[in-house]
Amino acid sequence: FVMDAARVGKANRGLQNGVQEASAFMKLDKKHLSQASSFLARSKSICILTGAGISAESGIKTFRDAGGLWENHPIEKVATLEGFVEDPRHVWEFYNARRKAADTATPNAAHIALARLELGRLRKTKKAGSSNGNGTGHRKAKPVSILTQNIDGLHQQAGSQNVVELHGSIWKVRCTGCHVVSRDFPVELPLLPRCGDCGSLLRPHVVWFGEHLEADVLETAEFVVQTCDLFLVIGTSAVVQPAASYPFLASRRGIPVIEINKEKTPVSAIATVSLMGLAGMILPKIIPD
Ligand code: BJW
Ligand code: ZN
Repeated sequence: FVMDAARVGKANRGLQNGVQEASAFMKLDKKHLSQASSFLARSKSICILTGAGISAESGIKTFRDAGGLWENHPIEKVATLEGFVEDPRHVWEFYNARRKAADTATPNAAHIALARLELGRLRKTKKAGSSNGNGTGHRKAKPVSILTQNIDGLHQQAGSQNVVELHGSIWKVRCTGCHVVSRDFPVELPLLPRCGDCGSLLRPHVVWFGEHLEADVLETAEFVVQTCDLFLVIGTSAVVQPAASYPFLASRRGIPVIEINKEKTPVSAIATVSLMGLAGMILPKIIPD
């Protein structure tokens, strides 16, 4: 009997410890959420770097997660100029499938929360400057700037106005001969699409490995990184340069960095607040209606 009582006592203590640990975790989580909210409330100029993870809850595949795009598509075959020169048909098959997926996808709670954040700030500042489409050409710090590595257009679809597309757009094509950029093609392009002006092969207007980001895009991104007073990093594995360096540059300036990701990344080590979970669950919590 004595033995049994001891065992029950131990079990109870174990249970209590478990409950305490669970509630400590909840408190910690709440503490991090409210830290993030108050950073947001105090900030005047927020830079938001997004990656494929923010579109995952819209049903768009990421690259490096399990089941991601790189699992069945060797990078050198579909995301380099060499791959395109060797087999443009294969590359267009890859991008046509992604155009189809992006066409039927809709913005999720994370995209919508970010659009709401910008709209709220624009209302407050009254003078809501007009947008020129790719968020470039401005050299004045804006209340909210989204630097996205995504090409799916979901931030703009959600209503975000100041969006810089670092890696181009899946909805644009570029002529390999005369370099003209155009859009408004049917969702599925012919597998070897040609330029209406010069007859050369068209390619997706995206940035592949080994290619430079567009000069004005890079300039705008660097300006935002250098002038923001808060940095948010959402749903990116933070391994592809130059985007991956931006949170580190901001951190070196002493700017708080908030990371939202379902997993740890290289940014987690320098993040002021690390919120681990799904972007579509977390962002609505820190950006109120
Ligand atoms: C969730 C979630 C949920 C999931 N909620 N989270 C310096 C050092 C070393 C190398 C280089 C360097 N400088 C340049 C390079 C070379 C190269 C590079 O960076 N290589 C490294 C990989 C080693 N960079 C370049 O070539 C760039 N060009 C350049 O720098 O020019 C100058 C130069 C040229 C040559 C030499 C040196 C300098 C161009 C990079 C172009 C990248 N292009 C791609 C494909 C094109 C666009 C497209 O088809 O979509 O862009 S690659 C691919 O990766 C795509 C993405 O935009 C990019 C980033 O991926 P992202 O968004 O981070 O996605 P994932 O899948 O990696 O991560 C998803 C994350 O979400 C994960 O963390 C999940 O946990 C999380 N997640 N669900 C929250 N619901
Ligand atoms: Zn042409």
